[in-house]
Amino acid sequence: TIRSKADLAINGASPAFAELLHVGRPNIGNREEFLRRVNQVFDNQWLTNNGPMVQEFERHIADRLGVKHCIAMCNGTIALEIAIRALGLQGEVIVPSWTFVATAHALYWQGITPVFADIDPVTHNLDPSAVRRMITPRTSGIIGVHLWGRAAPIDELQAIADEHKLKLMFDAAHAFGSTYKGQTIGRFGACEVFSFHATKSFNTFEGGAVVTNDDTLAETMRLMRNFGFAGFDNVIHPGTNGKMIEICAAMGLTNLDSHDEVVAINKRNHAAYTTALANIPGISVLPYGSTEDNSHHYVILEVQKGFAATRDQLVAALQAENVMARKYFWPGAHKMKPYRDLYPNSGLLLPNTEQLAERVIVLPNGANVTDEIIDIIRSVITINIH
Ligand code: T4K
Repeated sequence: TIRSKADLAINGASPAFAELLHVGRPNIGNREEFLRRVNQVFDNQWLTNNGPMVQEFERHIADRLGVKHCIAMCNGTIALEIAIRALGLQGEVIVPSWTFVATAHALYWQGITPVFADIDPVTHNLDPSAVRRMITPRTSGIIGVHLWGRAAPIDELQAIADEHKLKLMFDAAHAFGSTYKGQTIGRFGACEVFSFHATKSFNTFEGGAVVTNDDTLAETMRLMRNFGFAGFDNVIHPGTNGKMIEICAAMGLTNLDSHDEVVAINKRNHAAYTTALANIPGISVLPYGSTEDNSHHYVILEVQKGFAATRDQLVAALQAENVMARKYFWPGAHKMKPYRDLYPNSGLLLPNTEQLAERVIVLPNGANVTDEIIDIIRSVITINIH
């Protein structure tokens, strides 16, 4: 038990947890079911290239999200790149800096300049008025990110896109199972891109998908995913290799069955964290509200001025206890080396992003997290004040 500063590992005591408690521990569904499917893959003698597991997986995802097309891919980043290319984005594209760097990389990798717009400090999502300010004659599109699974301001972004004749798509890497105004994420913009990476609430080991209701776009992305092949020997489009493999689809089909349980556990833990940390000055847990669905996978702590330690001191204290808290997405994509030079005056353009980047801590969630663990984390945070 942690009762005083002397009990903290950062002051020399032994860590509160013998094993590392990670953010992003994978959710693994029914192993027997998964292994049964793996055997089926071997029996089929079909390991990749649009196999039966991938086709079944795509049908399940499309049905679940209520969209016409799901194009499964090897990961979320390639899915973003393919969607960006299929939409014909070029020149400049407006994105938040407050996101995983892959959102920006997917553009830059293709010779497109990511233009970072500031966020709303309450929701952590793009601020539509900031987006408007970043539009130039070179702007071809906007990529909204549903950060932490909370929907971006979709209607406002769509209105801006319509007004300026820009393409709009979404990075929905965090938003599997989320809703916007009661509608499942996946149906908005020209297309939406999911990541099914191991660390996501729903995973296929590595994986991703683009979902869309646009038949032509879907067809183009299917071609691009497989070198542009339309049947044997017939290449009709430039393409790459973005295919999901059968084992990943087997994992996805298995994990789909338990995703509702995962969300229920995350939600419960999120509420327990919120209650446990409620009365600590300078500490707040980002709420997701009760009107929209959210996987509650990300427990986001904000460390404000009223707290006695800095965010970095608190992260160090937690990590010393083997709670591997993370600073996602510090320092903001715009401050990472490839993008720094684009933003010499970033403090003026991205004040909310820069403030938030100094405040956020992501805490572990998922089936490994119990009330007891949350209580110990509370102790570390509370003791740190004195
Ligand atoms: N857009 C957004 C908004 C995203 O968040 C992401 C990915 C993407 C696009 C791109 O999608 P993908 O191309 O990745 O499909 C991790 C993930 O690798 C990345 O998928 C994710 N976002 C990002 C938020 O987190 P890192 O560099 O933080 O990974 P790493 O290795 O530090 O792992 C995170 C934590 O998870 C660690 O503390 C350890 C734990 N972990 C990890 C793995 C892989 C496990 O416990 N078990 C595991 O198997 O990027």
